[in-house]
Amino acid sequence: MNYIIGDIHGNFTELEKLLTIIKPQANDRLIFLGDYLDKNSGTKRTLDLLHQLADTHDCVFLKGNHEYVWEKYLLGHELQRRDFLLKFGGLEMLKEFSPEAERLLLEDKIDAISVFLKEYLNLLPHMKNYATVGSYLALHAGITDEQMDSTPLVFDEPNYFLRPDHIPTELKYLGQYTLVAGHTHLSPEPVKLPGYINVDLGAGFGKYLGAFCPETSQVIRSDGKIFELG
Ligand SMILES: [Mn+2]
Repeated sequence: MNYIIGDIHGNFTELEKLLTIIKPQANDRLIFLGDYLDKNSGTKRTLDLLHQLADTHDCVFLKGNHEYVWEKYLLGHELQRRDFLLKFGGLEMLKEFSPEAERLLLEDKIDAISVFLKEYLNLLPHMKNYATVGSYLALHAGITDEQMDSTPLVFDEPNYFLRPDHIPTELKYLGQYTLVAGHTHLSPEPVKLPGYINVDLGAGFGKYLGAFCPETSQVIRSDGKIFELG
């Protein structure tokens, strides 16, 4: 089975609950939609668990906008990216690593922050932009009108940030693929449109984590509720 898992945002509790329900087998594949940290305070445990899972299972880590921004900031030294981190939970996340988090971020102490986030930075080079499973294309946010017929799919900054109102959600990519995305928390229940399925069930906001299984057309929620999308 394949499981396409939504935005975790450091919500270790919901990740653990979801995995307890799914009970992934050795030959199952776990595709994570990105945004592994920021907003919640369970980043260390989340990263440890993801590394552990990568050792025992076929895991695909997709890149979210938070990965995109941390990479630009820490590896690309684009200091103007700090505003995003301050605004969208990066500082809250860093506080788990250091009581000096605020000063370190405001003074752009990139080397010190990189030491804290070493495990995360180790994952970044292995992250992919998208993955296909049958007639589904898993990605963090979305693609534009112009990209609907373009292959291969080449990602640019907006692809990590697009909201559903800027994604052609009624159409299928290349006429055959339904997007499976996170990034925008629309509802505590999955949203299904002809060309777009949203499984961000709000783990970043203290709500749920969701996993879409293409083989069963079900979304499994971290509280045990199952949604049939078939
Ligand atoms: Mn996102």
